[in-house]
Amino acid sequence: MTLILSVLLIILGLAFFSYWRFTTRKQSGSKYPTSLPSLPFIGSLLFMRNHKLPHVFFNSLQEKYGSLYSLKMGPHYMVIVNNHQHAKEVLLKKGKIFAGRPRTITTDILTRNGKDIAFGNYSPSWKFHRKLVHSALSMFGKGSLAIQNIICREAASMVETLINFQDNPIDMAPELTRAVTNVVCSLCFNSSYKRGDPEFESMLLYSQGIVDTVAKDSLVDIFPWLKIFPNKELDMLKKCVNLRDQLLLKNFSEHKEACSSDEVNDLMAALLNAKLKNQQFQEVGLTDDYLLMTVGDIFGAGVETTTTVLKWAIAYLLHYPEVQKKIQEELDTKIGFERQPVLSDRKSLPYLEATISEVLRIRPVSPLLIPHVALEDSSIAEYTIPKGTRVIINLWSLHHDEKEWKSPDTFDPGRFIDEHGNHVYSPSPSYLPFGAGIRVCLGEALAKMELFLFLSWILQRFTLETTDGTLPDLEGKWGVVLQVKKYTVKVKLRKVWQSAGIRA
Ligand code: PLO
Repeated sequence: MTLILSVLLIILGLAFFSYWRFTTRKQSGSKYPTSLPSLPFIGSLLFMRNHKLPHVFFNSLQEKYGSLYSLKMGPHYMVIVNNHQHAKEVLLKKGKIFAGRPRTITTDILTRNGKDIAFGNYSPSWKFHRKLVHSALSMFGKGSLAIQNIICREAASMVETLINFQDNPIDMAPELTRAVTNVVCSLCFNSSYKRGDPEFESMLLYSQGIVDTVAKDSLVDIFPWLKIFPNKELDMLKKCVNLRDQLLLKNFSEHKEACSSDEVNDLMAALLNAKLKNQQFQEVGLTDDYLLMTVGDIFGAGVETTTTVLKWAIAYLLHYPEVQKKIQEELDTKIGFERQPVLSDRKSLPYLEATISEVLRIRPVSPLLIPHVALEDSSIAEYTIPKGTRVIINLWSLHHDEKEWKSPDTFDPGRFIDEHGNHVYSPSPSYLPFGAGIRVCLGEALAKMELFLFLSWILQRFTLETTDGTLPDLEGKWGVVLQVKKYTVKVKLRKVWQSAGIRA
């Protein structure tokens, strides 16, 4: 009994101490962002109960608190950034100061306590690690014929499969995912999956399990001590991470055996080679665990993000058939039916490129990015930001800012086309679909190549229609990536393609 009482007293004491620190901070003369109301121990949680998705809710709070405001997620002080000026100050101007990452229970499980790049905290070894991965990726990336061949091979296999599903309502997700997964598999491990491969099916399941449970501000991430209680979500995450580790380890040991040769055909071999040959690798303490977690990042990000964007793109094309028609007209006049699209066609297909840009604007893959942490006392505009503050960049607010975008909720690829009919990177500076600065997405170039080739191959051949007029839901499902809810499509071989008499 006395033990329980003293534990309670300690908890109460700690709660009041944190409340006191929080309130005295406001009186110290510096200017702090306006704060949501906050209570001891639970912080602002009580004032955040609502039905909206977090990015939409944080966007709507601007009306009351302005574009930069703070709140307490349990014990954690957080600042929410909702405009591009502040976002660029955090990501670019003060990128190094805000390059930290919070440690949470779920990301620690996924990444063996932050040994990866996306969720790992900033440090000299992190910097070295990221540089290595960056150069390994560019070895296989930009302008490389090899990568184009890989993507086109998968696009060809996908359209061939889709022909068999013609006119029946289908969920395109598994085929899109297999195509994207095989590109990443070829890059990372120099391997690929056939339809129905049990390892692929298991990967689909574990990856969804991870997306559903990791880094979504669940209670156990806010109050880590909750992990001592039974928790179904955490159990599921651990099971999924175990399955992922088995897959990674299998590839890892196969590569290690083959590593004696100097032949570097994939990313894993490139990283293993770097580890063997680069003295600095050992000096900064990068063990096999780091390597494994990074390949896990590239694989996971490569699959989940690109597949999600493709699903959003198709969902929007179903909602806006006139956009689909315009892309097809562009494809027909610029490419025709004698050959398939290649990367060098990107310049001559501005409307398709603009459509991809617009999809990334209206439904950013990661609407709140991954939280940043201030590594030292700093500021955003005139506001003081103490060391340790978690800074959330609300990309959703940037991409839906009415001061920057005309009718931001309307899907309009035309906004990314200039008066000469060229695709522009962005008509507004309030556009950062891949983030920016030190932690900018490593896969941007690869993602853009895949989105362009997969969509052009599909639309050259097929018209996508709704199933009995049922349109996909456009709200999305909250998680570490903003996923689309499941929907079905009718895939119709285009008349012009039929009469051209070409099949694949
Ligand atoms: C996706 C599920 C995989 O099984 C594991 C994984 C690894 C890296 C994560 C990715 C998931 C989701 C998207 C993330 C990516 C790292 C960078 C990327 C968070 C969880 C984004 C959008 O920032």
